[in-house]
Order: sequence, then C-alpha cells, then structure tokens
Amino acid sequence: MDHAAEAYRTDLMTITRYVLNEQSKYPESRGDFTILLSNIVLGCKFVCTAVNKGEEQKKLDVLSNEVFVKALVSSGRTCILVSEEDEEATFVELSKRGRYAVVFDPLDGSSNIDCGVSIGTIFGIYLVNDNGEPTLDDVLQPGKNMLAAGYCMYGSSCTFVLSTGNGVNGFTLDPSLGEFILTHPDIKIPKKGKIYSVNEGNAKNWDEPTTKYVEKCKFPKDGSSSKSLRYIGSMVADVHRTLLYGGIFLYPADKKSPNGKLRVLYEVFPMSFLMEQAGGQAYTGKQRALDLVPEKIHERSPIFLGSYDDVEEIKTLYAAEEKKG
Ligand code: FBP
Repeated sequence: MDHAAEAYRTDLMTITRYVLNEQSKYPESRGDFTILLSNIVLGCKFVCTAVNKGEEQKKLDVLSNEVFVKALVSSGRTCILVSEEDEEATFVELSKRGRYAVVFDPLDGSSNIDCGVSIGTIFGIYLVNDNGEPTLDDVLQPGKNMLAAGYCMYGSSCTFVLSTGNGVNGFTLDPSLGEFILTHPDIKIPKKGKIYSVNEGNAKNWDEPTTKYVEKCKFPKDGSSSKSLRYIGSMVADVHRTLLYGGIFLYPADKKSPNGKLRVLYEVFPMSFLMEQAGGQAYTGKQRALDLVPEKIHERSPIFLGSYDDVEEIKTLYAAEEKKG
C-alpha cells in the first residue's frame, strides 16, 4: 500500500479547515470571516444542487439570490450587500449587522443555464472599519481594498476558487462528503498563454487597440504561433480556464457598449483580485482594474485579464494609442 498516497487521500483539507488555518495566522481574529465564508459556501452548495436538478433559468436566478441574501444576513457578519439581481443595495438591520460588505453575482452567465453550459457565483468581500451606519461608500471603493474574493463554478464538477489575499486555492465539491476539498493548491497562472477569449461578434465596434490585439492573436508577425480562440460566454467558465491554462479573457468597450458589459463590483473586481493573486494582471484599457473607484453599484467597465505577458501586450497597444493622442 502506498502509505504516502493513503495519508494524502485521508488528510482532507476542507475549505473550512483551510480558512481556520488562515485565521490562526491572525491571533486577533474572532472567526467572523470563517463564519461569513461558511455561509457563502452553504449558498453555493444549495445552488449547485438546484443547477443539477435542471431548474429553469428565471427561477434559478431568483432562487439563488434569495438563498445568498438570507445566508449572508443570517450569518450576522454583514452590514451591506450588493447583488447583481437587486437594483438597490441591501442594508442589514442593526440586530443582525456585522462588519463585512459583500458584493456578489448569485448566478453569472445564467443565460447559459438552459443549454447546460457551466455557470457560476462570483463574490467579493470588504471589511467595513467604522461602526457607524453602513453607506454605499463602504462598497464604492477600489477593488484593491477587498479582503477576499472568489467564485464557485457549477459545471462537470463544482469548483470553489478563493483568495484571502494570500494566493489562490481551488476546492472541488465531493458530493459523497458534501464538502469542498482542496484540489488546486496555490494556483499560479502561466506567464504567457496560447488562448484568447472574446466575443468576436462585437469586433466591428471595437476600438483600434483591441482590434490590433486580436489581429495579433490570429496573425502573429513575430513568428510565434497564433493563439486559439476559446469563448464560452459565461465569465466564470472563461476565467476559470484562463486561470488554469493561461492566456487572456477580454470584454472590451465598443461603440455600442462604451463601458463594456461586465459589472465592476461583482464581476470585474473579484476576478481581477484572483488574477493578480495568481500572478496575472487585470486592466481596463485605461488603468489597473483594481484601482478603479466605482460611482454606482451596477457600474460596468471594459476588462482585459489573464497572463501577465498577454495583458502587458494590450497595455502597450493602448499606451501607443494614447501617445497618438
Ligand atoms: P449576465 O450578467 O446577464 O449573467 O451576463 C454576464 C455574462 O453572461 C458573462 O458571464 C459573460 O462573460 C458575458 O455576459 C457574455 O456576454 P456576451 O453574450 O455579450 O458575449
């Protein structure tokens, strides 16, 4: 018997154990974050089951939003919530209030549900320092101030990817245990990738740097081989592949959508936080994505994220365009 393999197989690093280990590094910590995260994990397990039951889209969007809002409020650890599904922010009543602000998309890519394509939940967590009444300012802050971010992908397997600002780790749900087990420790995105991911259907409305970049991916003039196009149209699935295989995911601005499509607080920021923690980059066409200061809770922004060297190429094209003035 391979005792080492057996020992590894039986040494179950669940997500709760992982977060408790992280927490033990902060003696002053009261366990609030662990409790908050366990409620997010509970919400993901619920949605995973509902998705596998093949519930129809409309119902699942609403259902998953209700589950997350109730789980987050009942955790007693949150003060303000922003959900893609709710027009207004949710301010938690005083008796149930805690010190975390959570921004989330309960079911991203939901337009893909009915054809069984992978979809996901995306979230970001801010720590709200002042004990006064929570305000929108507690969430309208740069993504670099986030304490943690992650997503849960509902696909061939259910995968929970998390960063608490100390690298990125992936956990896979073991249905027999009902537990997320560490399967992808310390994820590092390759420095350069062979894949580009974009909805080329919008190409006629792109600006010059984006057009030039995608042209370079298809017809490189430096003798390197052309990149492969992979686009699922579900951000969690496209970003998950980019994180593991490398390359670049972009949803640029275009004449029809001058701010792109993806939302800053609960799509752009969490994915940019993870990308940077994994050694990649995230850029808006003008600045580092995590330096953005949103003015509205459902604000959109163009985004280019992925392998460091690939995003660097886009930045060079936009810098040249800016020089042209
Ligand atoms: P929703 O907010 O409507 O779910 O849209 C988000 C999303 O589906 C992302 O997951 C995906 O990256 C993008 O829209 C796909 O957009 P498009 O169909 O324009 O390429």
